[in-house]
Amino acid sequence: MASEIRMPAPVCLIENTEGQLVVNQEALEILSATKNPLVVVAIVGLYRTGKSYLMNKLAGKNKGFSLGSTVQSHTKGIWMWCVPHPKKPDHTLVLLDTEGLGDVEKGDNQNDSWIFALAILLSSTFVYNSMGTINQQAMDQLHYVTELSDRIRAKSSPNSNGIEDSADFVSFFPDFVWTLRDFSLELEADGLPITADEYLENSLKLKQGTTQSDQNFNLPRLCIRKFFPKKKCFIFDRPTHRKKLGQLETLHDNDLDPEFVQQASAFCSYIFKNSKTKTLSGGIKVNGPRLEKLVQTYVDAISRGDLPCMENAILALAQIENAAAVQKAIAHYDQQMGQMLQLPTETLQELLNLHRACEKEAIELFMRNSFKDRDHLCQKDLAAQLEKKRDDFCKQNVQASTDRCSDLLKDIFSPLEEAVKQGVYSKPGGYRLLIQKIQELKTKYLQQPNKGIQAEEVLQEYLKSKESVTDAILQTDQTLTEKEKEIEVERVKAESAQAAAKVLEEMQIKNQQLMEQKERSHQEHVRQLTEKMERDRVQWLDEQERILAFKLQEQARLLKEGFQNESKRLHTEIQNIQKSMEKPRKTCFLS
Ligand SMILES: Nc1nc2c(ncn2[C@@H]2O[C@H](COP(=O)(O)OP(=O)(O)O)[C@@H](O)[C@H]2O)c(=O)[nH]1
Ligand SMILES: [Mg+2]
Repeated sequence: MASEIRMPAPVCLIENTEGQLVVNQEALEILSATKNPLVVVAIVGLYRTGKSYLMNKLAGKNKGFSLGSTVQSHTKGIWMWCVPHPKKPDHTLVLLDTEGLGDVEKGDNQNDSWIFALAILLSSTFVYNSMGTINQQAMDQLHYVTELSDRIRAKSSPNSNGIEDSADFVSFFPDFVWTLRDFSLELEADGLPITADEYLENSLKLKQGTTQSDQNFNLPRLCIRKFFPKKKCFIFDRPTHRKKLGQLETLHDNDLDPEFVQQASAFCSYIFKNSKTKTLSGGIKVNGPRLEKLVQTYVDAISRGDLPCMENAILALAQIENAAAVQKAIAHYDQQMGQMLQLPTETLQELLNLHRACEKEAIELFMRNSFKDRDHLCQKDLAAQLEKKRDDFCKQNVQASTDRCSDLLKDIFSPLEEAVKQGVYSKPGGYRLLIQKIQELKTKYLQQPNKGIQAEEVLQEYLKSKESVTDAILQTDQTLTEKEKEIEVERVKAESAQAAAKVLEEMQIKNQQLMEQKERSHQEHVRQLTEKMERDRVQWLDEQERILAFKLQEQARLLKEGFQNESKRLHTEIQNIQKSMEKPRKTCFLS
């Protein structure tokens, strides 16, 4: 693996200043150099609730994200710290800390919502941090989650079958973790001990009733339930005495409450073990350059006044990466051909076979590095470029062979040409001698190796260019009768016609071979594309199955809790998903 940048301290990724969101170039450069797959953990919540301190724990450091005592001096927005993943080799753990959420002094609620939405869009694990128990205040602070469907779009165009856009959120939303700090209650329900996860589930139960206050109670709970398939909860004791809280950065584990140390360590272990690589719809694993692009695309959209859209972001990524995949495939083809091809080749087929092998590898490389290639435009571009390269090689092959043959002819025949010029053959019986000599030199020429595919054609052209000279010698040779001369003229004519026929036949064979190769190239493209489409189909169905299972479970729960209307709405979503799966289920591309 390439050596990754080591970040001694976090940097600001997205600055939130004076109502503007600005991406920090330094952070983007760090991302672009981070080629490992990324596990992205983002934390949000009210300011001064110990978020940064907890994130530092994930980084395995006491200091890093700066703690709250100097809240005013911090740049507001999203801060980033990339560290080597402690448990997954060749993975990078990206910690995103949000700064200034709900900061009353700032009074900029609009951008807080965007920071919240961006944290959701960019992370694979989303940590919501709050103080104390899950009470209505904590829920109210989570109001951002209820606004998400007005902040984020899943698809670029609204679904024609009427599925609410937020129905698609499930497929790309991060895992949800709620961390409860300074939690001082006993975890129990009806007098029995419960787990933190059960506590969270209980807290997400809905209230019967239709008053505004009931709806306010239910809305954030419904949103959390329907957007996040995977939910987890951790409780923490207060880390130390109140008086010492200000110096947490300098305290070691043995100065802290042992309960807290244990809870923090359980939280970190869970994140290290369970947090997934950030993956986009279609199974696209996010690395640094991809996250870089996502950040830019989303912040650009927000700055333009648009809603950040998942699908558009993936398509923007695809456009860049597919173009790069074409370049990579072509470079590989060039490199392989350059290494193995010796011009001129003995036969055209030899060149075509080599082309075929390199082309296959190039297409494979392209397939591995590309995704969502709209209308196969990039693949078509690759095909066109490879075809042109093949034709260029064919031309070069002809030229190399022609040059070699011309040189050989010059070497072999120039002494004869000189002799003819000096009249050596312009004497009685000279014609026969000349024919004999030509035959001899022809044999010598044909015996030379590495002449390539133009050997016959170049020879015939040469002989043809000398016909007038030989004919002149024939006509002046006094040892031959007029009749004999006539016969000889006919013989030469027949011989050259035969040779021309041979050249023509060779040309036809070459054309045939070229046509066959074109067909094979086409088939190779189709074969590899079909395999890729099949892989994508299986992957998509898999994704939908998971979403379906989650929605069915949630629907059953709603029904059990007596929420007919909500359950019905989910039922429609479920039906729509099932419908959208019908055709892909039946369309195996490989059959
Ligand atoms: N009561 C309490 N204070 C904490 C905890 N963790 C950190 N702190 C202290 O709370 C203050 C704010 O912490 P910080 O991590 O900066 O909070 P943030 O604003 O949410 O990022 C600092 O003085 C920390 O030392 C905790 O779990 N409980
Ligand atoms: Mg902080």
